[in-house]
Amino acid sequence: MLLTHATLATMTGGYGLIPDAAVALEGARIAWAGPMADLPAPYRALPGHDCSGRLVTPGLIDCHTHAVHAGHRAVEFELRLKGASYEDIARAGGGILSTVTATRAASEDRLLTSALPRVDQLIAGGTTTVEVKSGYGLTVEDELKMLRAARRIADQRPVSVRTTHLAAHAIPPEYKGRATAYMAEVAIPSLRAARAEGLVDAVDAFCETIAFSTADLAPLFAEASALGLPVKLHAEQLTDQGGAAFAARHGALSADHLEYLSPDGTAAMAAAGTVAVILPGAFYTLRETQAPPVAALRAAGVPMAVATDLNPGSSPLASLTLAMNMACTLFRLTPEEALLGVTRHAARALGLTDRGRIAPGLRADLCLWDADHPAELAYRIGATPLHHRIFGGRLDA
Ligand code: DI6
Ligand code: FE
Repeated sequence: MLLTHATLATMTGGYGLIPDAAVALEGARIAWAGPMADLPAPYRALPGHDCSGRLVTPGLIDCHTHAVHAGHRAVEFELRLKGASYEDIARAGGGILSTVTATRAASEDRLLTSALPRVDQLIAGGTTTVEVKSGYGLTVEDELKMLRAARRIADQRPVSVRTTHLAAHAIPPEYKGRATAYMAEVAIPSLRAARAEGLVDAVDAFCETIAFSTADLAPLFAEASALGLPVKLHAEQLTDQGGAAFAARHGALSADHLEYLSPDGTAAMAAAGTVAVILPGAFYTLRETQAPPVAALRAAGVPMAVATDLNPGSSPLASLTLAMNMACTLFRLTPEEALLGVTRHAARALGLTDRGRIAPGLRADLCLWDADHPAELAYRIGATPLHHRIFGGRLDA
């Protein structure tokens, strides 16, 4: 296929804009991209699709979701509006643990079918790669069940799925006060089993006063390294626990949330090349007041990704373009940083080098937008100006 007359945002450099551009696709890969006038003769005969000046970007990458889970937490939303805090609810056994109860009771098939409408919303917004975490099972079998359901999304829908093991998300009631035992008896064994079954691309954890300390997590990250798996961390979301620096010391792909990130944490991330994943949906939902230190991250040269954090508690958000808008308005990212955050830098946060930009040899995952400037994607509030999506070289029906 040949796309013609596109306004191309290649996302190499900044936007990497090329007006009146062409993109040649061969199978699932990009063969050539550049100005129409330079199109090599062999590609001119390919079946064409005239973009009529529309913006074409890489397919969007949602690098942080909890899209597989059972039930919802609308009642908790009501409780928070009556004055309870997220931490109060978690300490009272609600919050994440109420989703754990529902997820344990659901079959793998049920988890899959309930995730699909959420994934469909992401796809309708231009997502071509989605990361999905476990973390609401908290037993070996229930964590595996979540990861199997997540992997099966890719059989049902035109989207790439990357799975992340997050057994260290919360301490289940049966291990209350026994984080070390939970690590040894559930988190590490479920990771080994998931690895043996080929169900896991990365290892994540929730480092927080209401979850795990860096000391609790050290054996898990050591196991990840022994298994050859990259790590990530929910760090500094509600308090500063030194999580980002701990993750960076383990060569983490990303540290995520980061509202309470310290200057030391920022420096450690910069030195390790760890991506900062910015999650404005959770900040917005929990009405947090401290924004992540975006200016310091920018000054230190830490790449920033933006994701939905799609989950039933702190971020029931299934739109990456709305996450981009929030990242700009709430956190002062530029629209260019926000778009880099859902393309190039999101790919890096997942350890993927074959996508996130438009360049020869990369996957032919593209979005054609009813827009003519890339800043429009972050500028509109809650719009989905997707015209067409191309996944692995195929135009969506
Ligand atoms: N931080 C989050 O924002 C999600 N997990 C986490 O560690 C929230 C998960 C939930 O509330 O269900
Ligand atoms: Fe999360």
